[in-house]
Amino acid sequence: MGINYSEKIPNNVDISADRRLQRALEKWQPAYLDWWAEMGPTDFNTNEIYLRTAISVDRDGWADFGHVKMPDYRWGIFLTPNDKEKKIGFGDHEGEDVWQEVPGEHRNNLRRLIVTQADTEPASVEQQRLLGHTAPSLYDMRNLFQVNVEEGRHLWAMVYLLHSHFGKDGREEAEELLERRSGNPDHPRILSTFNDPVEDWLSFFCFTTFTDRDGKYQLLALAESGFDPLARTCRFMLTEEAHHMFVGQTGVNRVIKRACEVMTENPQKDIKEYGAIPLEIIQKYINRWASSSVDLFGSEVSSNAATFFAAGLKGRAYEEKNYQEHRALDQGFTIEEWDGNRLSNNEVPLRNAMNEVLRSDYHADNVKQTVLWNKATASFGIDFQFTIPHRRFNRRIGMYADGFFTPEGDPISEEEFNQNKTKWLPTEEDEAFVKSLMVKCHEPGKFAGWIAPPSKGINDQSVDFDYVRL
Ligand code: BYC
Ligand code: FE
Ligand code: FE
Repeated sequence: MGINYSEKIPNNVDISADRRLQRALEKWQPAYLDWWAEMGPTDFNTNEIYLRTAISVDRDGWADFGHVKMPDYRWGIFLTPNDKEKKIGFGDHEGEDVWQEVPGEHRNNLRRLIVTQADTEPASVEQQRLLGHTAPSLYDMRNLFQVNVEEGRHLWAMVYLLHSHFGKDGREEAEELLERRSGNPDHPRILSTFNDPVEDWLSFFCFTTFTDRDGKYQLLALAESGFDPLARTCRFMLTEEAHHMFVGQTGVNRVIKRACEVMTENPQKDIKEYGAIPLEIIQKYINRWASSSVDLFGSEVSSNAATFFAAGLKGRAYEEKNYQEHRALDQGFTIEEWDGNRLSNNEVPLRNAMNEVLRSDYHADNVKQTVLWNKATASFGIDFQFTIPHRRFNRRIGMYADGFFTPEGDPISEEEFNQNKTKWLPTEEDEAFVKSLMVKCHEPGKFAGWIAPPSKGINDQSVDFDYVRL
């Protein structure tokens, strides 16, 4: 299914057939470009970057690569093709036809879900806006910008839904999405992690590993939606998401590899003196970003989540493949409840635990991630195992936010937590050290000393290809 690139806004949904919608989107477009100029990557908007652009929504061969300037990137609206026979796969409406229009009684909830999803996309671009200046290579710089333009496109995907299905308030929400600012105390982005600074590349790689993976799971849940335009949009966003997590997990892996190389060359020495990042510091960054991203699944017990599921708005990841029963009625889910003093098992109705169900899948996927990283240390004969902190560790959202827990999940006193914090989470000194290594390396094929080169380039190009023309 091809994409129409002859229009001002590339799309495969025939927006020219709806003049009002087309006009509204064409009015939003310059506001978006102004936002990009002000809040997007600084200073590299006149350089040509080797970027992929979607040219079709087919699973194979959907992207085309070429050098483009970021502001000329063809941000557009691409939905996975319509399946006429599709039925709602879960909740009270299981088996009924999916909706092409927003059902009146679910309008507010749907709008809220779409706005929350949408808000994270520009937020991440804002968080990463200064990183181009300290890119450890042109290869990495290109990957950063690829992620940035695609998060911009994800915003377009959600704005299309707001404009085409929510009338005046949808258009107002679309404007608001360009007005909130990551980290701004008066007008912040909606969700917690998206207001945290991402000021160094180790944080960027952890963000794209753990926070983009939250994106993957939330999109999987929304791709099940009975509101078909949302489901189809999210399906296509998922194809783009895979690369973001690739950037993160291979990025962290290369930092680990470099640390191991320097450790091997300089046994018994502090590798900081050789400009590499100690494994213990990498683990602390993992602890920070994994715990922060776990908060993005919301409260353990949530009536919102129950409503979203019952109404058929948001399902579980791989609802059809992974579950036999799709109504989730008369079933329970055991939560390890924290009452402020102790943990006890408490069974709650499954629908109310949907946030926790999705968080469990997410956590298991994170744990799988460490296998690759631990292979890297093992291949150097270094005895160091990376771990994902327990879901109770360092929480700001949900019932565990009231307590203090070790990375293994054991309850401890506030005092004990504070005494050990420097072992578990990056200290100011760690941050200052990591930042001190962030100096640009802008020669094709060269890499900063704290990170190993990738095993291969992008789209079969060589590692020393001119990914960014400076
Ligand atoms: N921070 O009933 P609860 C991505 C709020 S990432 C701040 O538990 P619910 C990407 C909550 O909104 C994927 N506030 O919440 C990645 C509610 O507020 P109100 C983004 C939070 O609704 C990288 C109140 O607390 N997509 O795509 O069950 C780069 C009660 O909580 C937080 C989505 O999130 C938090 N962490 O669940 C680029 C999908 N957690 O209504 C992009 C859409 C909760 O009382 N969103 N609250 O004012 C959702 O499905 C749900 O909104 C949530 C929250 C799962 C986030
Ligand atoms: Fe995204
Ligand atoms: Fe992403």
